[in-house]
Amino acid sequence: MDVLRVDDRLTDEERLVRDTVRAFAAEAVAPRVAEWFEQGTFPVRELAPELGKLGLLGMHLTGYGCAGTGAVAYGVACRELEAADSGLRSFVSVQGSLAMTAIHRYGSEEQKGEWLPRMAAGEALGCFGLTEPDRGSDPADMRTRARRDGSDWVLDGAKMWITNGSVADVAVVWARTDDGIRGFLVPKGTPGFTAGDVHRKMSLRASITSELVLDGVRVPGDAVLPGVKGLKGPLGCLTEARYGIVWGAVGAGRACYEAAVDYARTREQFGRPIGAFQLTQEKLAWMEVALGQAGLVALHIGRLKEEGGATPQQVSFGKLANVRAALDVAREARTVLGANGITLEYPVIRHMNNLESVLTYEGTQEIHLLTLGKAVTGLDAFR
Ligand code: TGC
Ligand code: FAD
Repeated sequence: MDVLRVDDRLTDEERLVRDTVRAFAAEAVAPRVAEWFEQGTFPVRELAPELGKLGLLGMHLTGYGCAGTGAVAYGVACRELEAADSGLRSFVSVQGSLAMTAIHRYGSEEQKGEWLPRMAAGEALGCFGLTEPDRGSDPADMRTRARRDGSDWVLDGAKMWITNGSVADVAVVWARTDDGIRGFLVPKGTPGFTAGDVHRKMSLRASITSELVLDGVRVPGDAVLPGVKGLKGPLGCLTEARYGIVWGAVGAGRACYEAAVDYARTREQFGRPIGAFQLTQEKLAWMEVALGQAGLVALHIGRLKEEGGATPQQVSFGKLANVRAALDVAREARTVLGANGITLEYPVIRHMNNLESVLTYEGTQEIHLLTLGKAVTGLDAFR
């Protein structure tokens, strides 16, 4: 497998990251994740310090206890985490690429010093509240408001589908002010701030997803992130998290592909392994092609990032192409496993269901199509 040998292009340091994260995921997560998925739980307080020790939280950031690795090393880590489960990569993305990145990029020195070292260590957890119950793809039209009251800010509104929401020690909440959209740090336990979990999900079950309610939440004047005003603040963080998904999707697809190849080699029908039938080989060959291409796209965008920055449009390209490819691989792999493909005894349907969320969050497939459409025509078709 991996006919193109894309990983031969990694540096020694990047390969070390790959092997370390792969070993951690294989030992600490893979044997237990089907059970978490079935029960709809994620042992976040147990895993976060371990992920912190490995330097995976805010891995691409510098200072404040963060590892400061290159973009490709971070991407490779996301790939290996998501090969175990998209929920695991989601946790790391939200902690590092969203909550910590917002504080690192836009926070005051006091805010950085207070939160980042503990978040990098996995001792404090963060979440990122942008989406609202009635405003998902169009956050510019958000309803959550923050108004000045003396030297304080008072927040009212609701955020929906927030990963880590109920367990987070600090929520990065984006709200409309008289001065445009601003980010606020709202610590857990602030009066008027509550979080309740979303239940009955059939996707990302090994991940905590919550609704945040802000009812007259009073925070001090220095709770605002001073370094940014406007939607470019949260969107800048999204570009970081979307980049992690470009790689993560390759990991989820690879796990499905490997399960399909293993199964095809050993499962016999009509007196032969099903992998000996041309129709099965065609499925596996297309999976190989799709994942080889996705791996190259991830590596290319990662190197662009390291050479001075990938554009949001390039990251949209990668998120759109690679999640679509991984979902197609997962669906095809499921058919190879026949009836066994629908059970949690194999990883395929878990990944397949997870990828439905990955297709939707961090900008839906349609949002990234429209982003590329705008890039090639110069015409905005969002509104
Ligand atoms: P638009 O007028 O295009 O842009 C407003 C300002 O933002 C800048 N900008 C970006 N900056 C950085 N990165 C990007 N990707 C950016 N896209 C735009 C832009 O230059 C402008 O700056 P300025 O200085 O001129 O003010 O904004 P719009 O209202 O037309 O919206 C564009 C659109 C639709 C693409 C945007 O709203 C969008 O991306 N919508 C999708 C929302 C989304 O992705 N939500 C995700 C929530 S978080 C999440 O899902 C976490 S899942 C958990 C996990 O990651 O595992
Ligand atoms: P909508 O925006 O209502 O879209 C519904 C459909 O309409 C989609 O197919 C969409 O593509 C389509 N559509 C919308 N506008 C257009 C258009 N102009 N043209 C064509 N089609 C259009 N958000 C956070 O802020 N933080 C988180 O931590 C977070 N974690 C999440 C975890 C999970 C498991 C999930 C499922 C979601 C999470 N989200 C989070 C929310 C996620 O970002 C949103 O679900 C996503 O942005 C889409 O918003 P929506 O669900 O409201 O769909």
